[in-house]
Amino acid sequence: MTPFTTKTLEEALTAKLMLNFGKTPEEATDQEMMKASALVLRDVMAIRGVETNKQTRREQKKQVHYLSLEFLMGRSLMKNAYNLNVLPQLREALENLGFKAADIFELEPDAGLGNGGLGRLAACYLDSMTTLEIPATGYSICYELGIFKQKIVEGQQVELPDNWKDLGAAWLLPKPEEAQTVHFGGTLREFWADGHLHTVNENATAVLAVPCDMVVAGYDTNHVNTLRLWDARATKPVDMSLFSRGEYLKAAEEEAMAETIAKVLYPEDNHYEGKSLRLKQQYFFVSATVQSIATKHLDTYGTLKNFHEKNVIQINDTHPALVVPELMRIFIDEAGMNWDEAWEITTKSVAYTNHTVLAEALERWPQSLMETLLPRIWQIIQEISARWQRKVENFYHDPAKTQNMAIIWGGEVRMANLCIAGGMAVNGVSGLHSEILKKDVFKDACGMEPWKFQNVTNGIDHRRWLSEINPGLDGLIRDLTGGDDYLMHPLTLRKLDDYADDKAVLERLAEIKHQNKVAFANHAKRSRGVILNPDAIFDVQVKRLHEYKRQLLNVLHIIALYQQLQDDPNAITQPHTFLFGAKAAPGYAVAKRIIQLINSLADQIAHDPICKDKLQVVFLENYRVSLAEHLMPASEVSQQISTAGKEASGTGNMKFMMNGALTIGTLDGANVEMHDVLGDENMFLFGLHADEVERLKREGYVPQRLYNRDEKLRRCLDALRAGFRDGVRYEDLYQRLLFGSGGSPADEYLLLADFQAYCQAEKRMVETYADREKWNRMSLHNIARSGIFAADRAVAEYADNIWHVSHK
Ligand code: 26Q
Repeated sequence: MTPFTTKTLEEALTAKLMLNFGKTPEEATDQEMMKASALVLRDVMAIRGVETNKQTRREQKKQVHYLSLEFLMGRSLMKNAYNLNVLPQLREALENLGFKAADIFELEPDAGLGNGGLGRLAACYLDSMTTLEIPATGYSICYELGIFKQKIVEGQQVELPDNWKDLGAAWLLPKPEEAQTVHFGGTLREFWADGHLHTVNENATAVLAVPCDMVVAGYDTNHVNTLRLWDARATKPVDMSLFSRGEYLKAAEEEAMAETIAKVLYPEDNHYEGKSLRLKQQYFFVSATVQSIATKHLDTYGTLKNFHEKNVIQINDTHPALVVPELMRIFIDEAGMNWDEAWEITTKSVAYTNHTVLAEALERWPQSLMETLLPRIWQIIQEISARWQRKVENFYHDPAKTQNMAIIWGGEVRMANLCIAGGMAVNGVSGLHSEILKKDVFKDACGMEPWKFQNVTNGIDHRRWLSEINPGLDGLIRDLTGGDDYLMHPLTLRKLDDYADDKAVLERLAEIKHQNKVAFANHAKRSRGVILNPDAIFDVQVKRLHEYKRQLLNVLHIIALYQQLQDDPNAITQPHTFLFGAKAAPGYAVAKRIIQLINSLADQIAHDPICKDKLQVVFLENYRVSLAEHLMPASEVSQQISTAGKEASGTGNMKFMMNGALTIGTLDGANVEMHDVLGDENMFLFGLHADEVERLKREGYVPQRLYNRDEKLRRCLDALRAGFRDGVRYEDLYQRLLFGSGGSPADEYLLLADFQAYCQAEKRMVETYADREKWNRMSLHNIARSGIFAADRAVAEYADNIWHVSHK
């Protein structure tokens, strides 16, 4: 199974350097060595990929197509070496050739083709689908610029372009021979022939979609899958002097379109932006993907009539929702099927995962934009909408429900309803979230077609997020469970529970955590000049910045602690370091102010001698996958404090748990399921429950009353308002909490309502931390019970209950 020994790897690397750069190892730079390493592993995987594809075709296996506008892959070198079982050999070969392996790995840019949770989930699932030997392909856009690089300048976020492809393209395999043409705009002409109506789109703007494939290796298998990233190119040659006037303008237009479509990832997370370029991106990638799948299917089976038996298309939120009308277009316009037949096949092929209940994140596209940009797709959507509406009317005879379930309403196309109508399954991403979908957001649809609604609780790639990044803990687990069984069977981690009273084990666990903290402190010092005290509690909140995630609640508590320390310099005995990492969407002003506030507070505390060796706040710039990989193993406290009912699942919570951090959290998203396996005694739960949040809002929530009544809270908010030593005032955030602003109600996410409960949870946590043995035992239980949050489990559920494909 192992494709290389250290020796053969050295030879392959040396040959690659010579072939690609004309250099010997002595002459090559670290960058060149990084690329050569990627190319050597890519070659092995590409060869295996050919075999996997042959087998899938020969055995006529059903295939999974995972469509997502985001795949947050992060780095691949270490991961691929790990999966190919050559990581130790690669390390050794690099050292033998005169390089520092760790430096080579650290040099690789993150493939940041995603914003956060949804994109990282797609990346973890790709790993599991491959490891479980499911024939699967991921599809997305080959963005030239991934998620922006964040710099903090004078406490504020500045966005810089992320040119990841310079080095990152080493993993990509362009396949120009499999390019597809995607059409925009134009006019429709209808005519009768052979007894039925035909539609053709004339004078459309054509853009060429060229696949750039990223090969994905599974763990402990020769099975290889592909992430197909579409790049946009102009279809016409660059020399336009030869064209007539009309052709000249068309060619210029096509070139402009091709240049912009794959330029940049939209940096909004959990927020819908109705920009026409975004719709172009969505259709570009959907159309290229569906054509590519249909072409291959035809090639194998000679017909599209059995499409649904051999393919399933999973769509990651509504962003690829246009697969529904695009499949219809291909079945009807290109394969000559009638509507009913095409609809039957489409609705048996597509499944939709919802990732949010936030109203501002639900996609609703203006019909006028659809109409001009995608005239044929718009026609098909209208027909789907009309037929769906008749079905709803016949079922409910209730105008309110007709309106609620409508696909086209008020001049807009509602993508979630399109997905529900056009798919065979709809799933939420945690137990609580799926219940909210069924009982609230999609209640009426669920009343009509209850069989479509399912739950698949998210999971993470535990090989990456535990074994690969935390070798100390991996070693302990192997020793205690008798081998590496847990890598393929994550529930094996449960065996750790047996050591809850083994003092030697608990001490070893503590020692591993301490070493990881030291390692992270060194990394932080080297890479950003931040000085961390490894003896302080590492209390961490890392995730996108959004008001519902309540980073501001964390800040309010730290202000309270700081004030306590001013009243009594002995109030804190255990050093406590609060670490934050978060990118804010560039247009989300409030989120950016919260980042600035964290930095103001960090600065205040850093300059107050009272806080020395007691209290520290650090904002980690440019939080991303590779930084998370350094941070997770060193974390002790995981902040998962969203307003109950708002976080669909969370996946960071699972990464912390697996690495032995204890959670301070609300009963929200997957925290609920963490609590189910951990019990009250192994996490620090606090705050209102989802139903209480709803009731409080219904009955009228007045945060000012809390402000007036609660002295500690009032003092905190007043300090926030006045600001800190850098002279920046936060009157705006104060106003937003107490009176509302910009159309948002006062304290929309109930920070004030949960403030006291949160302070008490933090207090319980600090008291527990003082009892080292108890803490270590809790940490052990967290690791032991994290197995159900492995992506392998989640992917197996998709395979069994939605895709109906077999797996290892
Ligand atoms: C939509 C339209 C236009 C522009 C951008 C968008 C857009 C982009 C990204 C909307 C939403 C997103 C990302 C959402 C997301 O990451 N959701 C998270 O998904 C995770 C995986 O299921 C969950 O764990 C998180 O709870 C959820 O917030």
